[in-house]
Amino acid sequence: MRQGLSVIFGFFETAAMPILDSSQSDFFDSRGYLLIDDAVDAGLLRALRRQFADWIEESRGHSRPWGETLDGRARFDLEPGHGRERPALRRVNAPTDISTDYYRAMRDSRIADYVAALIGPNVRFHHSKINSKLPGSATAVKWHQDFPFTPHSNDDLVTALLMLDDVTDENGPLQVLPESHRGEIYDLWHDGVFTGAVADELARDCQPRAVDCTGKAGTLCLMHTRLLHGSAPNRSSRPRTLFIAVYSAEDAVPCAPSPVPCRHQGEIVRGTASGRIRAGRFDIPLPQMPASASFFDQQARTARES
Ligand SMILES: O=C(O)CCC(=O)C(=O)O
Repeated sequence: MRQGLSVIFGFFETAAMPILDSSQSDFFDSRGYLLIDDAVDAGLLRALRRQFADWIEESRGHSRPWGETLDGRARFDLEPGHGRERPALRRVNAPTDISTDYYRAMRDSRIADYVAALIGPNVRFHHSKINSKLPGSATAVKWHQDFPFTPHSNDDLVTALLMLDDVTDENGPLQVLPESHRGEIYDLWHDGVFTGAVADELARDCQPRAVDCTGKAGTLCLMHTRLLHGSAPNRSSRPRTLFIAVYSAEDAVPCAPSPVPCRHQGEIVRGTASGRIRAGRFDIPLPQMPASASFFDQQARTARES
């Protein structure tokens, strides 16, 4: 009987246990990001990795970006220099539209639970993508904040980046500038060109204070939409692949079209719809939609080229 009761109490304790403890939530609030080990089940991680490996194999048969997303742009983006022998698939847009495993990871895994613990209880999905840096690839991500790409009525948005490979200091980890989510929202337009990156002087200033987000495959980085971040090229012989899903508080209403339109945009993934809009106070320029498959081409533009 005693044992039976403790099993019952144990169940209620487990059921009531918050998915993030207060030190984790406080860390996210103060630093603007949070790393969580083993964030998804091993079977799901294997399925995501297997699917991505299949897409790399498929990429060998293509010499230019291919596939089509909702708005007609290419789904699969290739880095210049890509070839059959040395594939350089660098971006899959909206994988949740074409893979039930990626959709499951976005909606049914603990990823959405962690996000709900930070900005919920009511949470909407916004968009997803895979960013890959295969060995030898030159792809880097210039310093930026996500919010100017996806402005909403308030800034309760979280970018969730799931490591599909082990990420080390050598293979181009995400780099973040802690506490920068509390500062200003920076302009990504320079001399009339939307470069998708902050000014060079600011980027130079961020670099020495940057924190590398490294971890084993299955580690999740939860990042506030206003946190400054970027990443360097992969200097190793090992791939670096991230599944990236962006979520918003349910009452944050988009102010611009999504840069990665997808079938499930706006879907409530946790909680319910309140039918309300919550507004923050900011005054920022609208973004420009990328003309090609991904923002890597936008970031390759400089003000001088306009
Ligand atoms: O792939 C990365 O290292 C960073 C991704 C990123 O910042 C983005 O896609 O907005």
